[in-house]
Amino acid sequence: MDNTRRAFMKQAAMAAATAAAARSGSAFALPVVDPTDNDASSTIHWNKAPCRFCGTGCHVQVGVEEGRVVAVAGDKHADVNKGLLCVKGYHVGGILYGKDRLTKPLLRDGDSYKEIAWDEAIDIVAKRIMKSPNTFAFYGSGQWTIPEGYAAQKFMKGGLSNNHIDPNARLCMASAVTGFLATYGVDEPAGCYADLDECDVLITWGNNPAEMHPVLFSRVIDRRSQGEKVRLIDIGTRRTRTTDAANDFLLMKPHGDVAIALGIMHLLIENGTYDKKFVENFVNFRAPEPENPTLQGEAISFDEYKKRIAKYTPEHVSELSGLSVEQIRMLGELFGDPKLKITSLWCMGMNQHTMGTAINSLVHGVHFLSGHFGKPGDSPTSLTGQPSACGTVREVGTLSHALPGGRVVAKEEHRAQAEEIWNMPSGRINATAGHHTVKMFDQFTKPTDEGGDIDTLFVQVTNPGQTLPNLNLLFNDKANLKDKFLIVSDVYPTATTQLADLILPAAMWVEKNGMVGNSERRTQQWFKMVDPPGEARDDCWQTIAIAHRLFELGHEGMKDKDGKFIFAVYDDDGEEVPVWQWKHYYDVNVDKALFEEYRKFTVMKHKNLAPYEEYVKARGLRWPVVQQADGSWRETMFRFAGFDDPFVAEGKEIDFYHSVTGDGRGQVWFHDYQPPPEVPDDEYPLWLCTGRVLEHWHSGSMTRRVSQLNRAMPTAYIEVHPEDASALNIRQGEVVTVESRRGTCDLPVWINGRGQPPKGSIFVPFFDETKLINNVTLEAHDPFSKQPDYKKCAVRIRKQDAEVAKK
Ligand code: MGD
Ligand code: SF4
Ligand code: MOS
Repeated sequence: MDNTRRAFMKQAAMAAATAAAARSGSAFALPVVDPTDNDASSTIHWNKAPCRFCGTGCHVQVGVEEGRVVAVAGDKHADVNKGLLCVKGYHVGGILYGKDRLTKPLLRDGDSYKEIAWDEAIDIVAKRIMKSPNTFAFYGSGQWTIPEGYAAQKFMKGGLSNNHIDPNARLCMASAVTGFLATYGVDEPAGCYADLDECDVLITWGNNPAEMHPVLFSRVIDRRSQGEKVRLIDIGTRRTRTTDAANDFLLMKPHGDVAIALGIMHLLIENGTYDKKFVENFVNFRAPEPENPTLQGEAISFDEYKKRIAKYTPEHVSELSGLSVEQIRMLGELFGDPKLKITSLWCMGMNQHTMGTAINSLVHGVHFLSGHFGKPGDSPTSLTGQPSACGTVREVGTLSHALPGGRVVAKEEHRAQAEEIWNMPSGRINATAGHHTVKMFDQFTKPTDEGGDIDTLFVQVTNPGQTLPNLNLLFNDKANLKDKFLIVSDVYPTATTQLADLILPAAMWVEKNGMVGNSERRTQQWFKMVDPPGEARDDCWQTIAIAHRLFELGHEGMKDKDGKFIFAVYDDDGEEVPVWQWKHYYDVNVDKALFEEYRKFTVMKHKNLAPYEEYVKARGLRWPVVQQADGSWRETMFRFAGFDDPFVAEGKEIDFYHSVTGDGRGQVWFHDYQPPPEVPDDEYPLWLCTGRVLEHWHSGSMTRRVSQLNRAMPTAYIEVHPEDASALNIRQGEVVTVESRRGTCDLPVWINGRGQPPKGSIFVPFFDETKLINNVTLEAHDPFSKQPDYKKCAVRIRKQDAEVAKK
């Protein structure tokens, strides 16, 4: 056996063992002792923070001793995780202490970099923007804290009158957003994690929470160990750790979810088991306009809807989706049973989809039509990938078309509201949406004389050089374009910093103050606990310092109506604090100042947030948070439901108070099934699906520096079905080339590995910067959300020639 193969097989065994360990105790999460039970003589100081990683939003207790994070424990006072953590959360402290943390601003100098002072770095950025403010773009993140995202948003849209700001969450949550807007008229889930404690049936729609949201998943599995019955139905394109726990596994073809949802609706109508009361009182029917479809679509009658859904018979749906007729009927019967409580869960499988908006709307529609909505445990629940894709991206609106508080740049009234809160002259905000992510990078990597209209790009808290789709089209060309300037703020060297012209060292997680918002509308807060290494500094400070340098250079946009700096922060005596100077940044709580300003926006679409100090006390609060008669602040668990949501009209059971039809009703959508953008053929006969693994966070830049996590899962791989492997004559551990029309990637083969794709499909995780699978993936995206489809494209496997393979 050659060395790479032997090493890989050892690693594969290790990965299996760690995943098993990670599932002992509680099913998928590690229980831990509560440090607050410790004796008072301990020299470790403990404080609360949300975990740095996923959208679950677990709380940890962080133990600090002599200026270092020395311990992390699950927080038993946190409602989200009740003391549990997954293997990533348990090791979150380690991400601060990788040996190669960035500690100095670095300016490109030929093929290498030279250290420069922060003043010079800020000056370089400000002068490039000053020279050409409209060709500047800001690429941010669902891992931005709320104040960081709010500052970036205000800087761009209010300061520079430039809407070219978009986040990585475009790659992640955009279709969930458009699905909610099309259905409820307002973004984000109605239910919350408590649905998982109440449901009788949990359906995962192309979702693997056992690995990606382990603590949430354990909430369901633990109910079973206490003797409760929860039926888990896993609809997916590959067997995963979630499948292991499922009662039923329904193997669907890629894109089959659209047909399945239509098939369930068809059966509800045909069997007469749809919820007549719900339909009569709470919904309208809608479909895309035949020419130029929009997110609003057009009204159709219930009769028209019935006519259109008629063709999605179980037989037809079976053909499109790969499910058997019996399996489709089983789903139809489940939803037709009003006594059951059914929760649907989904994440990237439905969002990274060229019909992402459609499938999100259709699954909401299945719940509406069947009346499985608005009761605890009966809920369509979209999960979020990142810790603040909801809080920072969706609520603060750091998208190219949006403003905070559910406002959009296209509406004059909305721009005026933002200009008023920001005390800016009327007309400051540009009415035209900026570039969404794919377009932004397409323009940045296109030569200026060929129309590439972005020449300076600032990237914060994201690693697009590894995680954008089709890197050869959207990123790699930057290398040859001398007039394009890439600024990257990160904590470690990454695939993105490799092409950067200026690298800014960032403070991370508990090295700074922060606030984030998780999947269940829960806003969370923490305080800085340790100093960042070297000269690493907060992202929010970077934005404010650049803005202030522009102010000094005379950029009019950096002033408000009264000529004051747009990020002026005052102390208790009303004196302005020079927060753009690092030594003064923590003289006041800048997060609090920005958050209190941002709060004014949140009441506009009933996403009310409480004052900052309430979040200091709590382990997060779910919005809308409203003040009670006794002065206390009350969170909301179940939105649009009369028994819990304070904004539901008096006496109403369900009220979609942002309904696009203005009548308090939600929309049940009809969308015809359309095939995926690229399907396997003779030349590229296999489906490729990509995603995450339990041990690693996204591009692996943080988790690969934690030795326990990295040893557990040291390399990306390609999962192949045994029959495909033998047909291709490839063996376990052998390195092969995965090839699409766009690029290639070399990976070791894992047969019967952690996940098991069906014949004709392969799976590759994207965490490994040495094996960039996004050279292979496709940039095709949903027409409304602009979110690309990372879950399916056509590839082939090429065996490497014998000589190469031996090396
Ligand atoms: P991350 O690894 O989370 O990936 O893609 P990215 O956002 O690009 O990148 C975060 C970066 O921020 C890291 O480099 C980390 O080192 C750095 N960092 C950490 N803390 C801080 C901080 O406080 N400040 C600064 N400045 N930097 C910090 C995620 C994206 O990937 C997403 S959200 C999805 S859903 C997509 N999923 C996906 C997929 O399913 N398949 C494939 N093939 N590609 C995908 N790409 C997308
Ligand atoms: Fe952190 Fe997510 Fe794991 Fe919770 S489930 S500990 S938030 S990575
Ligand atoms: Mo992406 S929002 O982290 O799954």
